[in-house]
Amino acid sequence: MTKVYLSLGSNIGKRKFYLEEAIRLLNGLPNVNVTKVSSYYETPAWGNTDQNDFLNLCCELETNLQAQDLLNHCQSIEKKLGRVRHEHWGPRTIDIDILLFGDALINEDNLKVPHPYMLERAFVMVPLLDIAPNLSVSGKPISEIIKSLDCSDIQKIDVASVR
Ligand code: PH2
Ligand code: MG
Ligand code: MG
Repeated sequence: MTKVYLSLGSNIGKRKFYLEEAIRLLNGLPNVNVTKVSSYYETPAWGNTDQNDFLNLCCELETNLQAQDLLNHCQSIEKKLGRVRHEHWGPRTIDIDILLFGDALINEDNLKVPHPYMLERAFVMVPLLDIAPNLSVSGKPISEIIKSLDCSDIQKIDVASVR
């Protein structure tokens, strides 16, 4: 079994629905068990800032799948939930990114693990800290890494209050 961490985000339409549905579909995959889901966070768009705010979360899962097979499944779920790829870092109904895949180092054209931007993204690190407070990435505790990030605009939300 490999322990895997994913980052999920949505900034079009029924954001909470897309996130919940993505978690349900992930947990329904053969040889995948979703073991933890973080709180939901309202986050300003990072990178391409001229778009709606995101709802973000992280989850942990355990799987026997190979990383490329899990990636294929994640991309199928994105398609099923209406994701259309227009611009890089543009708006999306759902984005499912593999952050960590056990302690694997993967450098393939379509998959880089650890996710190359994860350590600079507060919208990834804050939810990740929820579910993996003792985790280290490349030998650094994420509880330390997060101290150097501006997390002031990453807002934990009561998901019951989101439509
Ligand atoms: N995803 C991106 C680019 N920018 N910003 C936030 N707040 N949340 C995201 O999930 C996100 C982003 C590319 O995948
Ligand atoms: Mg992404
Ligand atoms: Mg992605």
